[in-house]
Amino acid sequence: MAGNHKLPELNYSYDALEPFIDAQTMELHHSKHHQGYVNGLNNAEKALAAARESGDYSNIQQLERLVAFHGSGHFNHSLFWQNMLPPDNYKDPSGDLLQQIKKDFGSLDNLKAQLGAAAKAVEGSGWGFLVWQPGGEQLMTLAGENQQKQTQFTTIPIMGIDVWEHAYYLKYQNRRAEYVDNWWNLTNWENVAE
Ligand code: MN3
Repeated sequence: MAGNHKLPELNYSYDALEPFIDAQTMELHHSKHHQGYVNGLNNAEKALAAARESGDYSNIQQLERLVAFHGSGHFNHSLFWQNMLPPDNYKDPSGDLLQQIKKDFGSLDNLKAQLGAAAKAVEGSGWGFLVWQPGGEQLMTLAGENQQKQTQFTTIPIMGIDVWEHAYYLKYQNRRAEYVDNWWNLTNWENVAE
């Protein structure tokens, strides 16, 4: 049903990712920023339904833009929360995921170096993504801008590192690189493998 998306609950508390991501950042990021994307997506979907009803598509360009931005914002964050776990629970990847990482990047360190560099280099707001490319049966990295640009369609994001300033600025200020380097202490590789 259109306009019925909800903010997902986290599997951990707002302070669970300390000291790498602070509780205040997590609370604002989840309850305010992510909620904003959910609301934006719901509003845009309802407006599209109203446009269908009335047959008036004069605003379609703006509505499709809003669906792309807020929909990507909602689903990127839903993925991002699941991609992280409390640092005490961290485990290196293993099994099929590790084999695929070695095949496509040479090693886990190579993947972290490449994706970390991509995330640090995003101009302005965006994401570093690890994606599965079904067409080429391989893992690859993408540096997404905003929520929805610089993607390769039909690839499936399996991990995202949010590098919007709202994700790190309270604790790291301008030091995005330090935040990205620390993010690897929180990676939930089991979730990525799923
Ligand atoms: Mn964010």
